Amino acid sequence: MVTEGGGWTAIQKRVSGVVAFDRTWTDYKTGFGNPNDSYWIGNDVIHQLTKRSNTSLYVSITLTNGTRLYELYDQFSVADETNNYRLFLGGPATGTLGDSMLHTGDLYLSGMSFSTPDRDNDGVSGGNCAAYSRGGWWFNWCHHAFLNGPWSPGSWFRPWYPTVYDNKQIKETLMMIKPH
Ligand SMILES: [Ca+2]
Repeated sequence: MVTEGGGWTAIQKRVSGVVAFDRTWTDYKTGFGNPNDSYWIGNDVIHQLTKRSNTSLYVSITLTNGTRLYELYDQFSVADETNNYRLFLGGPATGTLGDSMLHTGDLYLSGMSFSTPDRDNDGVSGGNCAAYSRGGWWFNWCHHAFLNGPWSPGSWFRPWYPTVYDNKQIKETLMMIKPH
């Protein structure tokens, strides 16, 4: 990838609904999908790639009108499975999407464990955000940013609220990381 100086590893890519993201803990652990279409690289791999050095996270969403928006976070790491792939995300955050992951309070995603429909580690005591939202993510109560939702129109809420409030606007998503 040549974005922002190159050297990036794509940990998530979505370009169609061919690959389902409503999947189990084990699927998110090992990864799934197809690099030529849509995929999640796997939480074990993300942990390995982020455990040794400071790593940046670059998120982009290409809209159906062709506009490509992005947000760059200076600090990103994911803990190992025994720590439920806990997210550490830090700023500064810069870009055209706006920051939807480091809101304060119930929507703050840094420090949250990973949840899947079959493994509830979120900030909601009486429910499972991953089951409602139909995908794996670092949910709190529940989210303002969630890139692994169901692709079908109208069923993936708040992919990157408020900039992208509905997946009918989305043509493509990408999450990339790079050590620095
Ligand atoms: Ca819960």
